[in-house]
Amino acid sequence: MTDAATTDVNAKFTPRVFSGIKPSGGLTLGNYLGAIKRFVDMQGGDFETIYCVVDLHAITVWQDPTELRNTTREVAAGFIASGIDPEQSVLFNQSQVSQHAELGWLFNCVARVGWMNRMTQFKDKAGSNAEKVSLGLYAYPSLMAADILLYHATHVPVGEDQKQHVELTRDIAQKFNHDFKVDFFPETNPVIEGPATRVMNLRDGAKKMSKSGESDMERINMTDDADTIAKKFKKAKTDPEPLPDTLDGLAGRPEARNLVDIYAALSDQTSQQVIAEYAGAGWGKFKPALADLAVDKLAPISTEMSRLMADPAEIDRILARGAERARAIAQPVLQQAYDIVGFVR
Ligand code: AQP
Repeated sequence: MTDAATTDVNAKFTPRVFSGIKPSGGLTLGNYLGAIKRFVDMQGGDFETIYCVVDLHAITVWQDPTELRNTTREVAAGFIASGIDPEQSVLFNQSQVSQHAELGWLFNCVARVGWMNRMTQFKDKAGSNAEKVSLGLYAYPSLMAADILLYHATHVPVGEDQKQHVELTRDIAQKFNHDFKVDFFPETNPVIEGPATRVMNLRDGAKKMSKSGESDMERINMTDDADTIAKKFKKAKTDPEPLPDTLDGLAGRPEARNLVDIYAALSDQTSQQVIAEYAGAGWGKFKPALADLAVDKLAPISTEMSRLMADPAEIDRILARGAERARAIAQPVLQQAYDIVGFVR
């Protein structure tokens, strides 16, 4: 994960993890396997862990205000129900810590337009509508760099789709350090590990599973009940072939590979181990086994999410307390950045 050079550059920084999730819709299995499950794994280890519901990012596309409040609490409940301990980790929503937006502005003045033009997620999300999307959507990666660097985070667990944005964060940190002749921001490492770093859409193995995808049938929501999960896996697109006996046999079969990877991630195995267990099995055997496994893992989480959601005031209290702890780290970093830039204060 960290090579010797990176370790040296970061020697003066506390090993610290930052990551976030947008409350732009209900959590999916992709968010869980690619991000939250791995956030939980990193908690209590060698790192301080800071996790954020990134509501400023959510509004880069239109959000109904009542829905946004609800989804912000639901994402927070998803974190906690999955095992994030708000005492052990810092857990908050981004808009309560205004330093994110302030550092984001500095980085808007550091990042180059040419860098932003290369961001594939913007191209995917804007599509042919690039003239009409918000300026915020275009500047999103620069705010994401601020989210991370405000805490001098050294490690960022993310799904594969966010790798380019974490690389941009390194570019912004390097340019800031170089322009002002300082050694102020660390080199942030993306942590992209495990068999489910890119969970694909159940109806199209070429597209990733997203909260905002068009059809509900293309994703598993963290709040889906057992019948819905079984139905979605049953109807998931596959091919007529049985499972092969090696992973190579899944080449050119993206939908089949996706289901094997999901099984592996849910059962904490490698995809190779799953193939060894199910070699030769047809979908009539594999899909129900996958559905049972998913229900086994997700049902306790969604039950706990419902329990937490019944007391929104308690979630708000947890987020407010987390925001207070986050500000205590963020404010001195922002003040030093302002001094470096030359602001009078
Ligand atoms: N399909 C996925 N597979 C693996 N990881 C994923 N992540 C998202 N989708 C998958 C990871 O979840 C974290 C939070 O992502 P986000 O909510 O901030 O933004 P996103 O990547 O844009 O997620 P969605 O679900 O696709 O949201 P919408 O549809 O609203 O844009 C990140 O670490 C991400 O990699």
